[in-house]
Amino acid sequence: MRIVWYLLLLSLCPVGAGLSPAQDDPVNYDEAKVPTYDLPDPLVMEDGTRVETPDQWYKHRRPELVRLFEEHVYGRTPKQSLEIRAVVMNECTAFAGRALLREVDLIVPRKPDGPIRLLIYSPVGAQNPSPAFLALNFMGNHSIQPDTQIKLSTQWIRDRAGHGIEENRATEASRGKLSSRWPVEQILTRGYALVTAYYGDIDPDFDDGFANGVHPALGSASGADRKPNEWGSIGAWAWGLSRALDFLEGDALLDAGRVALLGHSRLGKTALWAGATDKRFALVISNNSGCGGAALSRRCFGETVARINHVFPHWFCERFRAYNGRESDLPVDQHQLIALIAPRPVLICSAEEDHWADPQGELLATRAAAPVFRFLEAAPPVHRLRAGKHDVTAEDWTAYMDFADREL
Ligand code: GTR
Repeated sequence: MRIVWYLLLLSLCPVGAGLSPAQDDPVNYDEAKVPTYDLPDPLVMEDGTRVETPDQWYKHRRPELVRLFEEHVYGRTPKQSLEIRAVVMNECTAFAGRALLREVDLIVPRKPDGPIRLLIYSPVGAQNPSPAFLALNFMGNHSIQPDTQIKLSTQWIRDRAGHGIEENRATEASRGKLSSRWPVEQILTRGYALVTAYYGDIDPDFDDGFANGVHPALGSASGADRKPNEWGSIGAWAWGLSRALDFLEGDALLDAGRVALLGHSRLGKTALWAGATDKRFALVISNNSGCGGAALSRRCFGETVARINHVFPHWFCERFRAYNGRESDLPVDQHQLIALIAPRPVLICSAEEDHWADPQGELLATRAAAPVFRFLEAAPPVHRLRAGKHDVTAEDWTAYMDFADREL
C-alpha cells in the first residue's frame, strides 16, 4: 500500500518539484547491492550517431554533453559578462621574504554581500611567471595559514565545532585552523603560486532561495519563478573560479596558461564542473568529490542523488531532483563530466575509508572517461587511491604537485 501511495505521489509530482525520499533512507555500502546499470556512452550522440572524428567531438558531442549537464544536473550559468573591478587590498611578504602575499578584492556589481577576495601567494625571485594552483577554501582565507597579515573573513561561515567560528562568523581563533590542508611553504618551494578564495564569498553555502551571493548579480530568479534548469551553488562557485582566472590572466607574476584547478569534496565537484565549462584551466584535480563529482550516480553507493538533493537543495538545478531514486533515467553520468575536461590532464583522488564518496565509483568513472581522452590522443585521466579518510593531507599535495610537474 505504501508503495502504491508513493507511486501515486510520484505521478502527481511535476518534474523538478523536488519530492525526496526520506532523509533517513538506508545508505548502501554493499557492493553486492549496487544495481546493474548501463552507462551512457560519451562518444555516442543523443540521436545515436557515433562520434568518428575529434572535430565531431568538439563541435557536436562536447557541447551536447555540456548542455545535458546544464539542463539536468548543475543548471545553466548565465552568459552575461559583468564589469568586475579588482582592488589590491594587501601586499606584503611572507615566509621570511620568500613569498609575496597579496589579497585582491574582485568587486562584483549588484552582489549584495561583498567582494570575492583572492589570497595569492607567489614565490619571490622566480625567473618566469609561476604556474599556480587555484583552489577554493571552506572557512575563509585566514583559515589556511596562521598569519595575522591575512584579513579575517567577515562573511557568513558554516559553524564548525572547535574551529573558531561563532554564530556563523570567523573569530581570531579560526586563523590557520585548516592549515593542515594547505602546505603553502611546500607549494612555494616547488615553484608554484597558490591562489585561493573563500567559496562563501561567491555564494554562501545555505539555502536562502538564491537571494545572496552572485545569483542576484546575474539576474537569477528565486522561489517559484525559478526555472528547472537554473544554476545552483555549485554552478556559482565554478563561475567564481573562472572570474579568479580572468584576474590571473592579467597578473604578470603568474602564468595563467598553467593553472591547476583543485577542489576537495563539494569543492571537488565544483572544480570538475569549472574544468568542464572553462577550457582555460590547464589541469584539474578533484579530491574526494563523490556524488555529483567524480562518482558514478548510477551505482547508488554511499551518498545518492536523492540524499544530496535533500540535504543540499541549493547545490544543483531543480530538475536534478527528478532523478531522486531514478539515476538510470539521467541522460548523463559523471564519467562524462570527467570526459568533458579532455584532452587536459585530470587527476581523480579518492580515500579508502571515504565510503560516502564511493572511491570505487570514482575509479569506474575515471576508467569510463578514458576512451574520450584516447580518442583525442591524450593521456587518460588518472585515479589515485590513498589510505585513510575524507580529507586533504600533505601527502595528497605531494601527489598533486608530482602530477602537475609531469603534466603542466
Ligand atoms: C557532505 C556531502 C558531500 C561532500 C561533503 C563536503 O556532507 O554529503 O557530498 O560534498 O559534504 O563537501 O564536505
